[in-house]
Amino acid sequence: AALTGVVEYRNVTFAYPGAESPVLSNISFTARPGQTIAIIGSTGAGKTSLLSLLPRLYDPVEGQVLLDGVPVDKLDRAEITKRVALVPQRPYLFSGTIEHNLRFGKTEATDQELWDALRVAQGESFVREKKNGLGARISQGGTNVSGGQRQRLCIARALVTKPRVYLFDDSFSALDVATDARLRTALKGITRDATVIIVAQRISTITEADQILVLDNGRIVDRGTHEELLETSPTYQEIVES
Ligand code: DGT
Ligand code: MG
Repeated sequence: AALTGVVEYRNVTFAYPGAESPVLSNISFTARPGQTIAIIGSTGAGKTSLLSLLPRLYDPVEGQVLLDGVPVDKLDRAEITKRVALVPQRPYLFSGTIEHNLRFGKTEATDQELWDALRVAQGESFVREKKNGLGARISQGGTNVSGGQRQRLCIARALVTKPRVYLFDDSFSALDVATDARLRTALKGITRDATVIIVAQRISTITEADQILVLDNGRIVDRGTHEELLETSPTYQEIVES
C-alpha cells in the first residue's frame, strides 16, 4: 500500500508512566491525506498528550495508533520521523545557526528549500534582515529571537522535512491574527496532499478544518465541522464565546 499518511487512533487510552488515572480515554478518529483535523479543548484537556502518541513520545496503555494501517510500535522510529513532523507547543531551538536549526533531521535540504520553508512559515523577512541570514546565530533555547519568531522557525523546520503528516501543537498562538491567517493560507498550498492535525486555541485558526474534535477531560465529547458544532456542541459554544 502507498504510504500516504493516514493516521488512525483506535480506542486509545493513555496514562503517564506512574500516574494513576488516564489523561486520555477511548480516543478514536481517523485523519486522511488532504484533510485538516483540529483539536480544541480547555487547558489540561489532553491535546498535547494526544499528539505525543503518534511520534511515540509515549505509548498508549490501551488501543492502537496506526500510521498507514500499521501500528506505530511496529514501525522504526526513523521511519516515523520521516513521515511525521511534530511542531511542539514549546518550540525548541538549539545553540547554532538558523541553518543548523532548520536542517535538524534533514541535512540534504538545499538553501533554496530552507528559504521556501521560511517563506511559507512567514519567517523569511526576519531572517533576511539578519546580517548573516541563514548563518545568523541562535542562542541556546532560542532566547535571542521572539516567541513568534521561534514558532515560525520551528514550523519552517517541519516543512523542510516534507512529511506526510503535520502535527501543529498550538503553533500559531504567538502570532498576531494577520500573520496567523497569512501563514495558514501559505501552508494550505504546501500541505494540500498531507494530513494535518492542528491543536488550536483560537477559533479562527480552525473554522475551515474538515473535522474538529472537542476534547474535554481526556475524552472526545463532540466532533464535526465548525458549523455543525455551533449547532450541536455546548462545549464548543462555550469555547467560541470565551
Ligand atoms: P494546554 O496545552 O495547556 O492547552 O493543555 P493540553 O490540552 O495540551 O493538556 P496536556 O495533554 O498537556 O495535559 C493533560 C493532562 O496530563 C494534564 O492533567 C497534565 C498531565 N500531563 C501533561 N504532561 C505530563 C507529563 O509529562 N507527566 C505527567 N505525569 N502528567 C502530565
Ligand atoms: Mg498542550
